[in-house]
Amino acid sequence: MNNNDENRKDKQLEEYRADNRGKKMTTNQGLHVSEDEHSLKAGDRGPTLMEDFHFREKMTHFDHERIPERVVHARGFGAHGYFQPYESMAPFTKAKFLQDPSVKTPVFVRFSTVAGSKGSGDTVRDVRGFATKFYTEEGNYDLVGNNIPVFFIQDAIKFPDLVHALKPEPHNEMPQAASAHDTFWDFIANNRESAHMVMWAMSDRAIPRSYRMMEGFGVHTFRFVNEQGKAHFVKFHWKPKLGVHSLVWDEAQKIAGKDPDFHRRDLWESIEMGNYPEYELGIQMIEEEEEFKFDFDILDPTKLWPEEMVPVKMIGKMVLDRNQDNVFSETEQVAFHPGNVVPGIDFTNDPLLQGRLFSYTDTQLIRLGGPNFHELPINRPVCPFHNNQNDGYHRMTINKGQAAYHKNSLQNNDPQPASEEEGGYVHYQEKVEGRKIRQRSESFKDHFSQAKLFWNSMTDPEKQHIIKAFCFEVGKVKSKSVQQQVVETISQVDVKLARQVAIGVGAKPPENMDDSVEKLTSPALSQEKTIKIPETRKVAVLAADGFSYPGLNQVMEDLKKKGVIAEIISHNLGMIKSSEGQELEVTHTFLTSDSVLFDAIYVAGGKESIDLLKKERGALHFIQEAYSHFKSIGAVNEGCDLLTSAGIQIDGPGVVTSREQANLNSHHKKFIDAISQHRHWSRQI
Ligand code: HDE
Repeated sequence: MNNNDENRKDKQLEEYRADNRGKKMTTNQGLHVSEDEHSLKAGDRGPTLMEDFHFREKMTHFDHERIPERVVHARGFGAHGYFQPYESMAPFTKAKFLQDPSVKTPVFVRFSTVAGSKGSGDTVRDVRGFATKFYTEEGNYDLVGNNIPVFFIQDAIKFPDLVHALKPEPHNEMPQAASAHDTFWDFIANNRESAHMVMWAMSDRAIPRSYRMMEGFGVHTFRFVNEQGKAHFVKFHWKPKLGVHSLVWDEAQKIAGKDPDFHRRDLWESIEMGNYPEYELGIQMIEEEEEFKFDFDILDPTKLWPEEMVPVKMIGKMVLDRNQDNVFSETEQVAFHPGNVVPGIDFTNDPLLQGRLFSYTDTQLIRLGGPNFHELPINRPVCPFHNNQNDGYHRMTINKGQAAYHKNSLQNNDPQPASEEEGGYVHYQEKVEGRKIRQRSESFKDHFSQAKLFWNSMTDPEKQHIIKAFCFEVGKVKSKSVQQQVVETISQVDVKLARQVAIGVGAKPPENMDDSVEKLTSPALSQEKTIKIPETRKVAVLAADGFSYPGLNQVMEDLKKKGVIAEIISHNLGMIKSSEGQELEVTHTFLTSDSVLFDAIYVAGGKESIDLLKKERGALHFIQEAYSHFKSIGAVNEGCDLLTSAGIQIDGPGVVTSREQANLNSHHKKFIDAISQHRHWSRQI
C-alpha cells in the first residue's frame, strides 16, 4: 500500500466490507439456507427441534449483539476524512504527518456527548467529545479532545467521582443526559477546581448548533519534539470553518424531543450533500524555558492559555468528506487512546493526562471484549504492525513461526526494535525527581482567576444565557443546602452572577457585593466575534397553494447561490400550486417539522397562500417560536401580513420584510446577511 495515499484507510476498510445485496443467504458456516421464516418443528403445531442449527445460530447471534456502551461519551457519531498540513512543522516536531503540505493523512473523527446513554438526545447541555484518529504512516495518532478547553478536575484519580456525580443518580437512575441534579451540583460546590469548567458548561458552548460549528481542544499540554530533540509545550485547537455557534436552551430542549438525532443527522446530511465539515488545526506553543513565566501552571488542565497571550498558529486543515458504512463497526468499535502518539509528539506531567494514559486501554478491554481490539478494521493502523503479542479473544492474525519472544536464537522471526533514526519511538528525556507523595502542587491552587476571566470576557447576551443556565440547573436541585453552597462557590467568580442565581433559585444572595477587583478579559473566549457566514444554514419557507411563484422562485435561487438550504413547509406533502400555475414540492408539513429544526424562516407572498396559512396554527407557531429563539425571519408582500398575524414586530432586529417587487434583490441580500448573524440577541422577547 502506498503510504502517502490519502485513501489508504478506505482501501484497507474495503477488504472488510460485506455487501448482502443480491446474495443467497447462508449460515455462518457458508451453508445455503433454504427457509428463514419457520423454525424446524415436529409437525406444524409441534415443538421446535434442537437440531435446528439455523434457528440456533440466528438466535444466538442476536442474543449477543450488544456490547457495553462507553462509560462516558456513550452517544457519538463518526465520519471519515483527511488532514493536510499547511507547511512543514519540522522546526518544532518530527511527526511525519506534519511535514509535507502535499500529503493528506486519512482520519476518522468521533463526536460525542459525555453524560448520556447511547440512546439519549444529541442537544442536551453537555461537553462534546471531539476525538480524531490520524492514520499516519508512522502509526495511529489519536487526538482525543473536547469542545471545551479545560476540564473539571486536575487529577485523574478524581474522574470516577466526577462521573458518578454527573451520571444519573444511582438509586433511581435519573436524570438522563443532564447535569441538572443534586449530585452534580454537590460535586461542583465541594470541588472548587471545577469552577472554571462549570462556567463553560453553563455557557452556550455546551449546546452547540452543530458538530460542524464547534471548536475542539486537546485540553492537556503536550510536547512537540523536533529531529534535534528540542521540545516545545503545545496545546491543540480545532477551529471550525463555519464559526462557533450555539442553540438557545429552550430550543435545545425541544429539539431533544423533536429530533433526538439532530447533530448526527446534521453531520450525516451535510456530508451526503457535499457540504464537507472543515476545521483548521491550530497550535499554541510555549518554549520549555518559559514554563514558569505565567501566572498559572501550564500543566494544570483547568487552565487555558489565553490566545492573546499565546497566539494560535494554524498549521493545517481537516475535511470530513465520507460517511461511515456501519455505525457499529466504525463509531462503536473505534477505540481512541490519548497514549496513541507518533515520534515528535510526547506527553507532559499533567496529572489528568497521566491518568488517562491508563484508562483508555483498560476501558476497551471490557467494551470490546479482549486485547485484540487493535485488529478491528476501524482501529488497524495503515502501516504494518508486528510484535510478539499473540493469542487472546478474537485474535485475527495468524502469527507464523515457533518463537514469539525477543530475543530469540531459534528463528529470525522476532521483530527487532527500531532505532530512533529508523523511526523507533523514544520518549522525551525529561529529568524527573521527587518524593512519593499524594499532594497537589501549590501552583494548581488558584481555581477562580480563569473562571473570572471567562465570565468577564462574555458579551451581555452570553452572560444572560449563563445566568439562566445556572438558574435552570441549580433550580432543579432539591437540596437547599447544595443550592446555597453553589451560590457561595460562584460568588467567588462574580458576585453579581451569584446574586442573580441566588434570586433565581430562592437562595440567600452573597453578603459581600464588592466587585471592585480588576476585570481581565480574553476577547477570544466570546463566541460573538466568531466567523459569521450563511453557508449550510437551513431556512424553512412557509407557503401554501396560491403562493406567488416569481418571488419564491427567486428567493430559493438566491439562497442556493449562497449555499443556504431552503425547504418548503406546508399543510400536506406533495405539490403546492402557485397563483400563476407553477408547482413546487413540499419538503415537510407543519406536523412533521418544527421551527427548532431550522436557522431561519421565510414567508412567501401570495394572497391565497397567506389566507390559508393564517388559518394554520402550526404556521403561526412556526413563526412565533422562531422569533422567540432570535432567528432571522424574512417575508415578502402578503407574507408580511402573516408575521403581523403572528404578533411579530415588522422590521424589528432580524425581521427582514419587503413589499416592493422591484427591490427583491436587495431584500434577499438583507435576509441572507441576517441569517449570517446566526441570532438577533437585541430582540426584546
Ligand atoms: Fe476521557 N474517557 N477521560 N476525556 N474521553 C473516555 O474511553 C478518562 C478526558 C474523551 O469517541 C473513555 O473509550 C479519564 C478529558 C473523549 O470513543 C474512558 C479522564 C478529555 C472520549 C475515559 C478523562 C476526554 C473519552 C470512555 C480523566 C478531553 C470519547 C470510553 C483523567 C481532553 C472517545 C473510552 C470516543 C472517553 C477516561 C478525561 C475526552 C473511560 C480517566 C480531559 C472525546 O477511558
